[in-house]
Amino acid sequence: MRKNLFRDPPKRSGLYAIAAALAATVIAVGPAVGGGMKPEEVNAMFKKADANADGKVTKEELKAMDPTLAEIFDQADKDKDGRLTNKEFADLFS
Ligand SMILES: [Ca+2]
Ligand SMILES: [Ca+2]
Repeated sequence: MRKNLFRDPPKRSGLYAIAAALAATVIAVGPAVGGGMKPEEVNAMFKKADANADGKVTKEELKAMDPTLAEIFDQADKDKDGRLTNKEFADLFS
């Protein structure tokens, strides 16, 4: 019984470590894809990301604003033209 008690904690802490890593990932990516943003906030962010103001946000522009968003760029770029329109960008946050 005592032996079991001593054998269990390392196993559990391993699971906790995995759970903590998963939670950290969710926290890192969550706000970016979490929704709940107001359209005007998304618009403001789109304009901020669109560094050369051509109405499209490239992966480089997105990465420059927030490297964590670049990871979901390909997912957001529905028509795969390498740029995000305002709508594609907004869909990320909806
Ligand atoms: Ca641009
Ligand atoms: Ca696109």
